[in-house]
Amino acid sequence: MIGINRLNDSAYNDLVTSERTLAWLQDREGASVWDNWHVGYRDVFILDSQNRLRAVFNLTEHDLSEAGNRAELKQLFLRTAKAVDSDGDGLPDDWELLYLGNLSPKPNEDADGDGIDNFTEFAFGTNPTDPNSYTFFKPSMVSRGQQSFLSTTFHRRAGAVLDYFIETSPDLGSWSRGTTEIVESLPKIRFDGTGTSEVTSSLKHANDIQPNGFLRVRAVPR
Ligand SMILES: [Ca+2]
Ligand SMILES: [Ca+2]
Ligand SMILES: [Ca+2]
Repeated sequence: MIGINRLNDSAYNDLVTSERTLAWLQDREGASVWDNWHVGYRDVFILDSQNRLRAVFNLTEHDLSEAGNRAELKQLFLRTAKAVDSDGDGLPDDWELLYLGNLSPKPNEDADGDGIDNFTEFAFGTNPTDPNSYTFFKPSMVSRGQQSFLSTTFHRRAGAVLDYFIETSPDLGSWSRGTTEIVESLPKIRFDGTGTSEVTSSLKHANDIQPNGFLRVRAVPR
């Protein structure tokens, strides 16, 4: 979600952003976002994942101190954000159309031949048509107190389409899920158009699989 302040109203930026985390931009002459988008005062524009306008909700006409108005706005967001997968292959229509142009590619195919199948490119927010764009995992040791803990940083799809599980192994042979406790950082939204957040998962107990242990991430459709 992003807020764009009206031209000549910059005096209010501090008031709006004070003591909150908010993606907030000031419109300016060269950009003229309000004019180009035909925005009215206190309009909420709701766009889908391909930036198509789905609804306009005005906060003067719909006072959010009334529960009914809050519920209506929430429903507009949920309806727009809902992933539609008409061919039921696990890849949402929007994603298939955006990157692959039609709904026929399959999740286990590798459109760009980079060794990463289409489902994995979707799950971890990479481009299935760019062989230089593939899954990003950054292993590291995270310090808590006097100890350090094996961890991995990766990009996961925001929203509720997939579940992500961290699995551990002492030897890269047998893998288990849930026997080792994992601490997950708060997701950081990336605002790069991929619909993913960055998250770091680390072992809760330093000696769970160390010194010779491994982590992996499994993405599973809900
Ligand atoms: Ca599909
Ligand atoms: Ca690929
Ligand atoms: Ca790729």
